[in-house]
Amino acid sequence: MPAAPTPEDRFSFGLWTVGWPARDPFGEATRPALDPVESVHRLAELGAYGVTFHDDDLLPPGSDRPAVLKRFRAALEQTGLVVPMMTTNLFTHPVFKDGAFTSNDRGVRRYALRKTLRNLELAAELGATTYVFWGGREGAEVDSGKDVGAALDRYREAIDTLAAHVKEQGWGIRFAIEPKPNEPRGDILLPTLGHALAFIAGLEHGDIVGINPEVGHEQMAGLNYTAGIAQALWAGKLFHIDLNGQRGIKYDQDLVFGHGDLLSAFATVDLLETGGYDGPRHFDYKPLRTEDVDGVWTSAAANMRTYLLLKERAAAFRADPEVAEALAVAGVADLAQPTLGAGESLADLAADRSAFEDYDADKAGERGYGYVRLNQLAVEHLMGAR
Ligand code: GLT
Ligand code: MN
Ligand code: MN
Repeated sequence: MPAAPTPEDRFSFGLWTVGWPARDPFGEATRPALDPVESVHRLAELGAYGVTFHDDDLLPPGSDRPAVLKRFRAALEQTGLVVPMMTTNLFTHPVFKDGAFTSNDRGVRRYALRKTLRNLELAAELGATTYVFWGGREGAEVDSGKDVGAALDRYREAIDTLAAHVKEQGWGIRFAIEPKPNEPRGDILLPTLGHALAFIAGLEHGDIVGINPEVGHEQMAGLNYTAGIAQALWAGKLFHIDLNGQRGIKYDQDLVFGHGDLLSAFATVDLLETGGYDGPRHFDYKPLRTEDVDGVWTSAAANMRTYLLLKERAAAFRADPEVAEALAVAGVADLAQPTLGAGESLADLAADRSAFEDYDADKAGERGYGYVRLNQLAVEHLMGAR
């Protein structure tokens, strides 16, 4: 059994996760609003190291900024909790109903930039190193109502303008774009992590822009989250992650991590622990609407414990000699070898009869890769059967 979480595990939570009062489109809130200062204390007691938030989570419109910030900073100091990431709420207020950086209304776009700028300044003051952009309202329901090319121009303008400012100020903050295919808009711009990576490649200041992929958002589109973040790591763009659970292609469930596709969560932890990701393990989930306030803290602890259990199981999987043998049979490590030899040209390959004319493709086609055995070993380790 794993030890209790500690700050070394670098678990972080959004204030909006534990603080979600469970209002949904069909029903009223089932829990009271939580005081962010209480959340900081409870998260620290449970072993988290960081807390993240939108401007409006901590400072709702009309709040006494200096007083709220003084109290919040005191809680951070008392608990040792840090603020590794911050973000902007560009989706709740009616002004953002047609988008923020990509609203058809220029006044809204300018307001969105100012709102973000104000909170970026606070992020720099609080020492955040990642700033997330989730464009939930950047999208459309009506194809002819949004010029997608122009919207992407405005999205790029916003991100590049803000990124240039961060560099000028020397804040050491990197941006992380969070993709989502739909909900709340019928269709959202940058719907998958692949779309986001392509968008970032066209930015002027893309060197400080990466992605913040969320488990459920990729799975809502039927995509493989682990394979997706592997591509982001390969591109050097996995700046942050949102861990949670999702059961199939439906509305965004934001379940506890591992309470959706558990085998996929196992593969995700295996990759995060061995693939070179060194950012926070950030949970973006919603405690079920059925839970009371005690259930909120039970569910927060469940995210961390599930992660640590999966980490333990993944390490046992990697250390198992039978797994090593199955990986060798599958040839997993062989893929690292370049297809052409050192200094070999395409002309050299064309002259190599052993690669084609004399190659026995039928015999090579008889090879079994043993992936089912490999996967069964993963399942058995996941179940604690080995
Ligand atoms: C919102 C969304 C999340 C994002 C948050 C950051 S806000 O709750 O559903 O996936 O990560 O803006
Ligand atoms: Mn979500
Ligand atoms: Mn998220």
